[in-house]
Amino acid sequence: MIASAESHLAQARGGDKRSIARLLTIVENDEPGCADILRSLYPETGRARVVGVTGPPGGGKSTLVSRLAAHYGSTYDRIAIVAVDPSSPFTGGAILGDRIRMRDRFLDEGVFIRSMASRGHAGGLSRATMRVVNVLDALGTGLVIVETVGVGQEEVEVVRVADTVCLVTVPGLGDDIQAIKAGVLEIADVLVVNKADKPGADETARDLMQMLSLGKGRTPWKPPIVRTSAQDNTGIDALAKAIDAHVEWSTASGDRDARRAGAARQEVEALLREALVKRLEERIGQDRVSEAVARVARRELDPYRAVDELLADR
Ligand SMILES: Nc1nc2c(ncn2[C@@H]2O[C@H](COP(=O)(O)OP(=O)(O)OP(=O)(O)O)[C@@H](O)[C@H]2O)c(=O)[nH]1
Ligand SMILES: [Mg+2]
Repeated sequence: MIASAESHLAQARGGDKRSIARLLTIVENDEPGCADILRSLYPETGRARVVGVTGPPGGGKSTLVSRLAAHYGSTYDRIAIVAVDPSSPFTGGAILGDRIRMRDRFLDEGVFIRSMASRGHAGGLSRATMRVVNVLDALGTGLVIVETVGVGQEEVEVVRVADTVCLVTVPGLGDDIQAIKAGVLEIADVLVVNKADKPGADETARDLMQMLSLGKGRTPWKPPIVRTSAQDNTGIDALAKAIDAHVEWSTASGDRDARRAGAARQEVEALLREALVKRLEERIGQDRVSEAVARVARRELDPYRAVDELLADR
């Protein structure tokens, strides 16, 4: 193992936050040492409870997550929040605000906060998030909460690392509620109507109920709808109860294991693909590839035959 990774690992196990941060950067960006770190830590993963919180921008996810962390503070020795920053330039201002708000709140409360960029991860955002969660898990974090803006397919993929997915909506979305990606609703285990201090929470809950009744439902679990005001700190107990109930159900029913098996399969297959491609490229050699490309460009060869020829006898 790379010496620096090894020393960070030793210190991180002792709870040193700077070393933890460094380890997380290495695995987030798949830097040298990443595979060694994960190899070394993997046997200790699988213990943390992972809760995903997703929903439209500005819905109060970060505020809610901080309330949840405070609520669970007496249950877990170590809690971590992984916030996947929205990359949209329109929410650029909120990114910094988010971090500052969260830092202010947690600086002295033993909650570890990690912000992740939402772009630029070689193997994809959800795999990078999974690696970050695994490291936190192995280092004895009992609860990892992953916050991500539920706007696109990639964000949906991110919350798949979670054992329990909470979808946060707010009153007054009206018809916009239809804009919530069906894919997000499908993977939601708990539905939250946050900002319930504002008018219209009942209508929103009703709309959600209706949308749910239209869906097929992947499992017998019926996602409960919980009203919260993260601002006023109300409904947090009910939300935690709903999350706990889901954990209990998914553990007993085997759904949690099935999800984790699905995630394991995805990671193994992704690594396998990467390794196969690398091996083949090494065997074929860049020169032969370049030569084939040139012949295709000159129309001497069609691209299908080019691939057949490159793979022949490999
Ligand atoms: N009225 C009201 N405002 C809230 C509530 N929860 C959060 N807010 C406010 O809503 C704004 C957005 O809150 P955040 O917690 O940053 O929302 P977010 O979903 O994390 O936002 P992004 O991460 O930028 O998508 C802030 O001004 C919060 O103070 C609530 O329950 N009621
Ligand atoms: Mg936020």
